Amino acid sequence: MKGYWVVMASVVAAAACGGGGEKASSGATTAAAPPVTPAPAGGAAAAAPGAAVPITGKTWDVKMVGDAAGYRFEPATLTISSGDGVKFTVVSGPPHNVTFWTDSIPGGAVATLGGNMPQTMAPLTGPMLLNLNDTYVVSFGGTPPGTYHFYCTPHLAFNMKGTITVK
Ligand code: CU1
Repeated sequence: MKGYWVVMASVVAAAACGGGGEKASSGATTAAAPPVTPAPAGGAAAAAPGAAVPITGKTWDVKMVGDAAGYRFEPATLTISSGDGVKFTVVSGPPHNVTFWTDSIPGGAVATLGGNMPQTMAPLTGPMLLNLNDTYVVSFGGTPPGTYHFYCTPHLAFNMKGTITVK
């Protein structure tokens, strides 16, 4: 019977040390402040940081889904033209949001894209959408061509990610 107690004691000890605080696997983007650039003289339509450039083309629909099959954007990959917009809609499993990696978008896109994202919580981080049918629209007006990688902050660990390619 002695051996039994030794085993039990070590199990308890292991359990006590085991479940350490899990580190938040931060997909936290390095908070790159938008570069300070002088306001363009003459109020050119060029992308001054913070100035939203409107959608002039097509608006594409992307669903934000969380169900028994997992968390995902549908479609997760999309090819659009500069000047198009993307409308994200909560279909199931909220809260969701849209966050772009500051280092996984074309060079020079941070300021323009940031200006085109309403109600950001942090650089290139859209607000939490809490309810079914909530929508969030991002304009790609004025954004340079290339690939834009994004994710859902609450569900990054569940691989809820997507890619928008601007032609
Ligand atoms: Cu999500």
